[in-house]
Amino acid sequence: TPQDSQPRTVSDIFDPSVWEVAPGAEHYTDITAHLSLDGRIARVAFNRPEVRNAFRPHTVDELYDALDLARTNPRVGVVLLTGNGPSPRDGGWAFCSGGDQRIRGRDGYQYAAADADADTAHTAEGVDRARAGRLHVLEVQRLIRFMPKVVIAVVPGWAAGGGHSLNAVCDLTLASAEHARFKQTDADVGSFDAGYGSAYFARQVGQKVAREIFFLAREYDAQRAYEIGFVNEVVPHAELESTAIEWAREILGKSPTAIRMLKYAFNAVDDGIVGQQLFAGEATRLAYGTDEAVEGRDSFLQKRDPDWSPYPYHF
Ligand code: S0N
Repeated sequence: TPQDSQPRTVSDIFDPSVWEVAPGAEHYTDITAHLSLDGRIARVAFNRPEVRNAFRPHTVDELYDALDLARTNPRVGVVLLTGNGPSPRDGGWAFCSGGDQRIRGRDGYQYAAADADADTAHTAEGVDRARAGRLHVLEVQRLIRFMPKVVIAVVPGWAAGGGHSLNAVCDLTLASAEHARFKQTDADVGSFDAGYGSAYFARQVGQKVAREIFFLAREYDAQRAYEIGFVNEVVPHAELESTAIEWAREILGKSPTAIRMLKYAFNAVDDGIVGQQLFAGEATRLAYGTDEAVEGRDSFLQKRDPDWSPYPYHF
């Protein structure tokens, strides 16, 4: 059976009986990617628990790949983004602790030769200059933001720095009652996410609270994050993933078109013309399905005047 081929050690709260490895995910080193057995839910997880699931450039490449496969898979309706754990070193749990500070260079997260080896510290030698300094976790943020599917952050432990930003950009958040912790360390480490991680996050929690979170870099537990408004539900740790699947199944019971239009409607007000473009693209796709649009196309192809008479001016 599919589940017999699954590693049993993905995460302590991962249930191997409900997932199979996603096609193309076998070679990932820094993340894991699974599909539910019916193929409708994708589970993508950071898999560097020994460094609180910090991401290096290679991690971000894999993350982008896995999320894009989920985006383009027509059966997948909901994506769970999470972190595997606990750390074999100290038992600590994490969603993601942001950029790997060991390989951060003067111009960003560098593609050192050592990046190919998960636990080797930064070396300036072997840097691919064309890729150096590319803060491509922002591309992942945009992928999450712009994909017409619901992405749920399933937070089993620390969400810090760029990990906190990824949580901010997900559509919904479920957090472990016992282990989830949130902290925006950007100002501690001389880094700043000036886009979705801060400005959009302030839309979620309000300006004063967002400024407190960034300027003081304090720690917030799941209950406090729920009260502030950036966690949807606080869940007992052992039930975190099963609850995420329940939420996903509930969403999968809804109209895909309605969910897509709603996500883009929620985004549009903060995303400017790009937000309008995405919403409008979906509207155009719907319009193409009407007899009226078909008449426009056919009249052109048949070199005749279009007959719009069957189509009223709705009011
Ligand atoms: C997460 C914290 C609070 C957990 O503390 P705790 O539980 O006490 O564990 P530690 O003992 O600190 O950690 C366990 C081991 O893991 C290593 N480690 C943890 N985090 C990282 C990390 N980010 N990079 C490398 N290693 C990490 C620890 O070092 C320790 O290993 P040993 O025992 O060997 O020392 C705490 O760990 C913490 O504060 N971590 C750092 C959080 C942080 O500051 N992250 C970076 C923030 N900046 C970004 O993420 C920028 C990201 C980015 O690329 C970006 C750029 C432009 C625009 C936007 C973004 C964006 O934000 O997305």
